[in-house]
Amino acid sequence: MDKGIKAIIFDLDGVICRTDRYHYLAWKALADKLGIPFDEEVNQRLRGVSRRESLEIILGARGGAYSGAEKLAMTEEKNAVYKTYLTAMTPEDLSPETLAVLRALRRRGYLLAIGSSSRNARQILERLGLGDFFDAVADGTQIARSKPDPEVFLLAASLLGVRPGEAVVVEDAASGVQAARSGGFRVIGLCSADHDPGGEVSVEGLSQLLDIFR
Ligand code: B16
Ligand code: MG
Repeated sequence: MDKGIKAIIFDLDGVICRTDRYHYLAWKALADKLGIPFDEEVNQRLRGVSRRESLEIILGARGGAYSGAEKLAMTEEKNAVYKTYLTAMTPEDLSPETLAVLRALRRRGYLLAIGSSSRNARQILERLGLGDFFDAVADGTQIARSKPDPEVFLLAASLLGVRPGEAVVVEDAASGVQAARSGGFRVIGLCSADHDPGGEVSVEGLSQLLDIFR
């Protein structure tokens, strides 16, 4: 990455921590109860999108059969299950690799922020022991439109006092990569064995960021 980069904006679920797994398990519990097929392939499409939009993706054509009040109750039920996983989280759920990378990037002079669609982001950061770590946190409680809209990343950049072209977004979601691109950010995609969100550069682990941001 070139010298003009001042800041790195991290997605939270699936990048900083493994809460993406908890989202999957909580949606799976709801889908099983409703008798709706739900698998990893559907789950990939939920990454980065809001709670309500995730429900609509899961329901698909069945969505028309439920009222707005019923859908609200479903999202609340999913979130209650998800939160039971969050309350069990401790700083041990932050991998030593991730913490070491974050500290090294700070030592190298980069501003560091979170750009997450989640309304639970601050609780997760507190649980991980990162409540005061980031220079800015933009999350689902502060935005009107979730990824792939760039709003959350534009807010993070504005809180940091940098322009989009001076920041790189690190994302595990196709929706997040699209959001970063449309906001004018550089973007690094975090891949796993079964998922590649795209991005101008792909990494398989956060430690590779130390080779990119020198
Ligand atoms: P919540 P991220 C996103 O977080 C998740 O990837 C997505 O699966 C979830 O639906 C969304 O947050 C909303 O989360 O229900 O906790 O408000 O990946 O943008 O950090
Ligand atoms: Mg994510």
